[in-house]
Amino acid sequence: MKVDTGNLGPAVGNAFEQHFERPPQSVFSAPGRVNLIGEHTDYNDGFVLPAAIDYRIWMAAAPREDRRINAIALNQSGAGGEPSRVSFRLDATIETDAAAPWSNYLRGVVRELLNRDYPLCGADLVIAGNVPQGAGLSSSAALETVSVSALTRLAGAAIDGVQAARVGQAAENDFVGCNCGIMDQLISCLGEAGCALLLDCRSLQTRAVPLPADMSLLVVNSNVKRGLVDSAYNVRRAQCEQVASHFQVAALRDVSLNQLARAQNQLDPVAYRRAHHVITENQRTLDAAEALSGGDLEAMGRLMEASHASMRDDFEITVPAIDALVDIIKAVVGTRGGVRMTGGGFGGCVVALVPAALQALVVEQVQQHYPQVSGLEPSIVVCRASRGAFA
Ligand code: GAF
Repeated sequence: MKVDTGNLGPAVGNAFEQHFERPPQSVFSAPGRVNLIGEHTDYNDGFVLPAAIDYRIWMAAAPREDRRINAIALNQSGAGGEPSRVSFRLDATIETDAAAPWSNYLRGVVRELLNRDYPLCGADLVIAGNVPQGAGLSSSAALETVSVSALTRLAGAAIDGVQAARVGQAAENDFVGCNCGIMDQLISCLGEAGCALLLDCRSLQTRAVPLPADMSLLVVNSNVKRGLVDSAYNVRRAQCEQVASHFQVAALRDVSLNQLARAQNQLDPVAYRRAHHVITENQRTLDAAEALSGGDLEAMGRLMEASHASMRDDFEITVPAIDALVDIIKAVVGTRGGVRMTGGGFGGCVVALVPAALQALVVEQVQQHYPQVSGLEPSIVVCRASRGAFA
């Protein structure tokens, strides 16, 4: 996949001038993310280890005298093939827009900011980005984060990265209708250049874990069409919550592997496996942060391998094409790095941490073998860990 990693800020600024016949006051941006390990642990109050990536969404913005939001999305086509445009008032009831679904992330953020009494002003906005969409790299969290950033800064409202992430997550949970955790919004807000962040999704504390300079961060999109992702995601979340309530605790974070083993006979076997994934994944994530910090890439590779197996066998969110992709990359990288599915699952992407010297060979092998086993073309991006919008 040839995606422009360049700065789209100037282009978005120019488009703003063209559409609104005045310069923007500022251009804001927020990154997508890739998760190295810690999958479906965030909404169980657990640990995750994502990095913000150098694929972002930009928003050129200027305040308006009236209380209207006018937004144009350059990457989305609207009437007559023109960029999609929406317009709504801050003081009217904010409703979802089926004709411009991209705008629901913006609308949801506006509603959540107003619900929390942030003082907002009207705004003209032009949006464009290069986060691959529908690939599991959190283009939606990037759009939520850049919306929070632009709208609060235009209005001079103080907000920090953690609060901004909570607003983005609430927009997604309560307005868009996906019951996601807080990982994607938190890393889009707080990511650090060159680092993954170990996030404690209960305390919302973060620890930067530098990525080795001689390793490449590869993201390979399987291009498997993802169906029913949101409903399958919400089912997984409900299964985890059922097990937590069996133990009468707030979240699976509070259940040990021993406790789970002792309760195995009382639990539905599927629920048991779901919880087994989450509890073991939390420990793998903590161990991975240690392995990366200590430069132990062999251990990191083993943890990523175990994470993938757990997502495949216990959490059942991988698909055969993704498993094949992981095997192809694993065969090249061996013990010198790691590879696993990343994101919510049921398709989407694989993340690989590979020695820079092996990057070209990995790309070549994926391009050669993946179409044969899956009938699909892979899309490959090389990412650099980058800075969040509130970092
Ligand atoms: C999606 C969700 F948005 C995240 O909150 C997280 O649960 C992830 O799936 C799975 O780890 O990206």
